[in-house]
Amino acid sequence: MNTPSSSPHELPILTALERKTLWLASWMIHHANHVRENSDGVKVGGHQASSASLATIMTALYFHTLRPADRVAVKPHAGPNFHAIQYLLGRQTREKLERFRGYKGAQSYPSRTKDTDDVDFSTGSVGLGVAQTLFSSLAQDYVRAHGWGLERPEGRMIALLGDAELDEGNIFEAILEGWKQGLRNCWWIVDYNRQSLDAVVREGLWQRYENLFRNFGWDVVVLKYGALQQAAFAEPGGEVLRQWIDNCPNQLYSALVFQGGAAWRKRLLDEIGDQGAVTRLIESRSDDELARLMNNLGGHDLAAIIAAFDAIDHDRPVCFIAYTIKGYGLPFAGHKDNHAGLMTPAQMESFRQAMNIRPGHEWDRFEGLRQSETDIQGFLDRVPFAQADSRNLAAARIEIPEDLAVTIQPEMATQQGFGALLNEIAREKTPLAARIVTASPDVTVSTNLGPWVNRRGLFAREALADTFKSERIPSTFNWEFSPKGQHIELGIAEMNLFIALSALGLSHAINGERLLPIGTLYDPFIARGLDALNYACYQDARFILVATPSGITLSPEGGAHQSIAEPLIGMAQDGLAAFEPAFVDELAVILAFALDYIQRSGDGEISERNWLRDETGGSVYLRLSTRPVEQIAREMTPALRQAIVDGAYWLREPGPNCQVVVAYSGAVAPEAIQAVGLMAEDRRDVGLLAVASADRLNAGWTAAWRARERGLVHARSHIERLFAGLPRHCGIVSVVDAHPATLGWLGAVNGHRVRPLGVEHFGQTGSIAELYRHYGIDANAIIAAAQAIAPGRPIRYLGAA
Ligand SMILES: Cc1ncc(C[n+]2csc(CCOP(=O)(O)OP(=O)(O)O)c2C)c(N)n1
Ligand SMILES: [Mg+2]
Repeated sequence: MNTPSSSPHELPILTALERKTLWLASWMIHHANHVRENSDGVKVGGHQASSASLATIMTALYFHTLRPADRVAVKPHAGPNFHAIQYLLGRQTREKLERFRGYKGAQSYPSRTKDTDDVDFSTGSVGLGVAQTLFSSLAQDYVRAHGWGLERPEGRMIALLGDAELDEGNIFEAILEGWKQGLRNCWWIVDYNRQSLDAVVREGLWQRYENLFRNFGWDVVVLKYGALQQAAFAEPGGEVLRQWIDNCPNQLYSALVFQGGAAWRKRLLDEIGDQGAVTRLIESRSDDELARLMNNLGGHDLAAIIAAFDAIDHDRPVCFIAYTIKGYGLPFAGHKDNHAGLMTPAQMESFRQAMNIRPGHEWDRFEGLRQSETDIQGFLDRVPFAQADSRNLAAARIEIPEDLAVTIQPEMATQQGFGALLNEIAREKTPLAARIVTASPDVTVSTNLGPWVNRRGLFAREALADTFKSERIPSTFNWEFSPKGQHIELGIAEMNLFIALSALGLSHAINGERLLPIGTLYDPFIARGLDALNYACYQDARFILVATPSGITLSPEGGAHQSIAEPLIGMAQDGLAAFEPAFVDELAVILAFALDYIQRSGDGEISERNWLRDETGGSVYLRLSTRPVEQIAREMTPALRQAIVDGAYWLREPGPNCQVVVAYSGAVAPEAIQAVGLMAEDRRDVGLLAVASADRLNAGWTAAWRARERGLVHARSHIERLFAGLPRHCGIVSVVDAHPATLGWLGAVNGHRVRPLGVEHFGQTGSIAELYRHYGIDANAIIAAAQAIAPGRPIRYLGAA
């Protein structure tokens, strides 16, 4: 994948574009703070310094190295450079730049969903975009190994990362996984400006990075010295200067960069000025020349960067460590306080003059450049990266049958049902079966993906036989790795699972090939990877997350693994529809819905039936359980199917004089059913509401309110319709194996009193019966709550607590 070297006449134009990028990025930030009306009085951060250190590298990448198939995660604070470059390429509007960080303007950090200028991967939460490139390479390999998208060239997945970003642990988890999976076509370019947000980074970190990357099979290219420095080192005395630079502490180098030529001269002469040749080397340069020499680090030498990129003629992963100066080319270059620093209007004014920009022409694309407009435009028109009309690909939807086959046993856990459903899908030679890809962080068997994997095999670029099988040792699992396998076995790192889902779940847009990713993990460990899950949703990756075991119901698994908050996460997480079914026939309906829902990409119109953004689609979270539950023999009618998807249905319709409604979700169904049966003689017309998705029920309710407030007086959500016939005075007892707030809001729908039962503390081990009793979500607790909230004659089956 060698790219042609730049021709010599390219360099002056690239240098001009680098200046232009630096100018536009700085001006965009300045404009947002000092020109545009900003009535909040809040300073619009901008990270001029942070952006500037990558201006040279991004110029080299976007205007020379990249091809349309390449994908880039840009360091969050280099967002201004990105937008400036897109603007120069004619792919970003001036209006968006003028509104940088403003309402509907260009985003602070490049955003797939909110920006309009061809962002490949969103960034913002440091470390995640970096790992996303790695998993995107694996996703690309997966797609191609299955014979899809071969008509398109392979892309390189490239991350531009800050040096302090490497403190984030998820990066190291990803490196380890990448090594296991035979990572290719991945470049990480470290902006080694030796500054973070608060600090100047520790000495010699680059050596640790170098060793680390090499240990995991990466090539490492250190871009330390620019051409000016290399030429100086070749002069008499140059070697002494090189040694001085190598030994100079990061803090001091930064401070001298900030102070400029005279300070460099004094310091250099003080420290190495008595050594003849090197003194002449220093003295032969003016202050300006000396500053330029000392600032001429590898990451600011266009020719050196281009040559280094062009020299890569293989697909091994490469880490470039590029020495840069934070705030390069700007007055606060090198200052340790520069991270969020803004140039003052006076500084901006002299920068404008130095850049040859006339007042009023700040946004002009060709302003201040020596080359003719025709030459530059001609060059821009030929930039390889910009040769594709759109890099945002699409893929056709895979047809999903409404009924997924599954044999329902009299007693079954939802987790078991999930395994059985996937097993049935795996039997068939359908596009659906072919496009599903599963992944699990070392809990494949314990989340019941075993039957699926037995049929569909594990994915690896190179085949690997199951030794137990070839040695004829009996085993339930026949696990062979092959390029056609459909399960990606991950190490125990939930962050990696989510970033892998994020990458697989963008395959339609990145590779033009649809995947239907399903990831399984233990419910409590959603919290471990939560930021990565949020990140995946933020960039609109599409996947199904299946979490088992969950709640205190996982009792034999032990107290440490009990989850409480996850249903609330499911409700609150944007872009994720959460379900917690109790019965396997519900799960079959939900899984069919989910497989379709993750493929939708409508324009965001709200459905007037349930007031949910169903056309837009999103990802799905299924909270399942390992508890065997007696199943209900019933026919799945279209109405029931729809109600399940909308979030709830009456398992027992309340009568006109209803005194109590029990609303439950998930594995506590038997307790709710039992409690309703036991209180039926003492409370009239008791209703039993089965909630399959507190999330969708709640979202529809708030959306219907919003619609009414906008004047759509007839807007009714699903829960409002379900509760329409309830008498005012009845009480609601809600119960869920999770935080009680999950269903507690039901009382607000029609102003009913509600007693929400659930779990607020955790950690006790025991049997399900013992724990339900201990935490107060058993039938007796439901009856006690009913008695308290719906007073009347004593409920005779209420036992002593
Ligand atoms: C997960 C996360 N934590 C904290 C931050 C706030 N933050 C933004 S950039 C940054 C560090 C900047 O250092 P570096 O990565 O070296 O970038 P530079 O600006 O020097 O290029 C921090 C802590 C964040 N964006 N994400
Ligand atoms: Mg840094």
